[in-house]
Amino acid sequence: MSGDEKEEYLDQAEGDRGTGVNDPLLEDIQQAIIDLQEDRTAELTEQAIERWRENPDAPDPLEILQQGLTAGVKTVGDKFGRGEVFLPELAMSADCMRAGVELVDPLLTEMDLADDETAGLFLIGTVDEDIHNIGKNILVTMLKANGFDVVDLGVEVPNEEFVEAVREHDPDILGMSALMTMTMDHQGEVVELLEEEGLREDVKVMVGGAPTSPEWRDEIGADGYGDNADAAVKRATELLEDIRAEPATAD
Ligand code: B12
Repeated sequence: MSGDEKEEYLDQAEGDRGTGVNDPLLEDIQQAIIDLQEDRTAELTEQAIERWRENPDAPDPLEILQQGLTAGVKTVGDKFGRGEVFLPELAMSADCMRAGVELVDPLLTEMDLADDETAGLFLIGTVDEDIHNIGKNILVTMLKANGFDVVDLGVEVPNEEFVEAVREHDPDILGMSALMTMTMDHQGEVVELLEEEGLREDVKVMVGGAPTSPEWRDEIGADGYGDNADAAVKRATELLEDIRAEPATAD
């Protein structure tokens, strides 16, 4: 961005901060992302982590992630949606987000959200035509931290590849991430394909990503939804408990 463009952007960004977070440092992290300042995002994330190490009552890595970093990048996403910023800014916000996530990520593995004894196999990917993977990667980290084995198919995974991978790996849960209204339909298509191939009964299906919702989960006949990574891990653990409680079927 040129100097003028940056100034104009920052003028527009005035007043965007404060998405209901009552912590000045987390607000500063949001603002650093809104200001597209990668180094500052990393610096402030470090400070927040340091503060939590010194005082366990301070916001923990998950809160830093959700109320600081994620809230910041979503604000830039909203501005993009309103046509106030463009692709370069969106890409810069993703770089800021990644700089913060890199610092928080190793600490998420220390957060025990669920009962590790229930660990199962989770197959995950971002649906076809969709390259967004920051949220999916966070979920992968947290699933592993909670004892799940994870097979990650990456991004832009064609519908058939999900189905083939279910056949090959026989996972307990298939998770599909979709960040765009124009790609979320693939989640439903994969559920239909699993039915057609006679595999639907063998695997629980979870969906997530910004445009998805519990209503969408129900509409496409999925088993689980997660608004964020910790909710997703909790739901995955419940589903696994259901699987364990089901009587074994003879094949
Ligand atoms: C960063 C970003 C990008 C980056 C992505 C970098 C990367 N490697 O991921 C870049 C700049 C590359 C990008 C590109 C584009 N983007 Co974009 N992007 C975003 C943005 C701002 C943030 C996404 C993000 O990382 N969020 C932070 C993470 C932590 O949150 P999350 O992804 O939601 O994940 C959490 C939960 O959803 C959940 N979860 C996620 N996956 C799963 C899966 C399962 C199974 C479960 C249970 C839970 C779960 O857990 C996660 C962790 O807590 C969003 C705005 C938004 N509100 O989401 C737009 C957004 C998604 N992008 C958008 C668009 C339009 C695009 C482009 C088409 C732009 C263009 N003209 O080229 C391209 C897409 C190209 C493509 N083919 O995919 C639109 C989509 C609009 C729509 N409704 O369809 C959005 C909503 C912006 C907007 N408001 O317009 N983008």
